[in-house]
Amino acid sequence: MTNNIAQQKSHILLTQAVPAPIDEILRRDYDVHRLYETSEPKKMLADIGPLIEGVVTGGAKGLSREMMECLPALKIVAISGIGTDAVDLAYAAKHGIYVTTTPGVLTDDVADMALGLLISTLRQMSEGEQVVRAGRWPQTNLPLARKVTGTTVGIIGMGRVGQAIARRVAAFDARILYTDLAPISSLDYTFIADIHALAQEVDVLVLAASADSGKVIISESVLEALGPEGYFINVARGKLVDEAALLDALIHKRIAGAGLDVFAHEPHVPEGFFTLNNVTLQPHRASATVQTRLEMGNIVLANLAACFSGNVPPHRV
Ligand code: 8YV
Repeated sequence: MTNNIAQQKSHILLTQAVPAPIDEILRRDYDVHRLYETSEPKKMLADIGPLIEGVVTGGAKGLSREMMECLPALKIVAISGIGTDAVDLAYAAKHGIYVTTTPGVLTDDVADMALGLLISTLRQMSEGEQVVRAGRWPQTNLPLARKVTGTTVGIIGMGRVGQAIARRVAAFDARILYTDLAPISSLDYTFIADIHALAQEVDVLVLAASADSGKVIISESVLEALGPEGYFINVARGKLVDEAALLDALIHKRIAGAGLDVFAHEPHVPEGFFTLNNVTLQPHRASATVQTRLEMGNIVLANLAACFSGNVPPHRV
């Protein structure tokens, strides 16, 4: 005999869309509420907030304390990403709420994006593309670009992503320097503790650090140290950069160029960037491939499933 009493599904809240196959499983197993589809998020939280036991969110979006306070039954914040900087971890810990991430699976994509930005920026590929698309090739004499092979690259943050970037630029015969909280004994690359000294020494500075401290790392003085021949690449977080100082340095050619996947107040990008031809701009797409987003989604599902079956989620922080 079948049991006619349907088992009560847990209510979960999605702050952003997930790939269709992941969404399908979420709908099968949970009662799904979509914050990103409502024009009245506050009203939605007031209406369904007390029911919500799980939140699925992105690394950049996270979950603010203000929102967590509207979710008294919350058990898990499942981040589809690796950054925990946009979640109030102290609040979560105090209230026994699991916070989980999707480590490992997006490392390659983020490193690939760093390389793409690096090559595009040094070789002025954005400007070249605009010239072709606008039909201006016959009238245009683009300045010569910067050679990529053989550059000196400085990596800030030598975690999984930083190391994957190092392996990739090594294939371009780069000299690799890095900084982190301390030297990593398993790595052969040169460690430089002081970020200004690092910036001064390199042609390309790549930011791959976590943003948990919330502090600005790339200040006006770091950009000064990078200098007019230096390039800056960011695949970490925009809030780690003094964005106004970066824009000013680019406008006045105090640095040579920048490749940016992330911004301080996404999705807002200061308009000053739009007309610069020494930048490559991306809308935070480093992990946005079908393959990786599915892997991330599967880890999110595993974390939720563990939590709602009374186990410790495998990727809690
Ligand atoms: C994603 C990220 O863009 O992992 C992170 O912390 O910021 C990115 O990989 C984001 O999490 C989208 O869900």
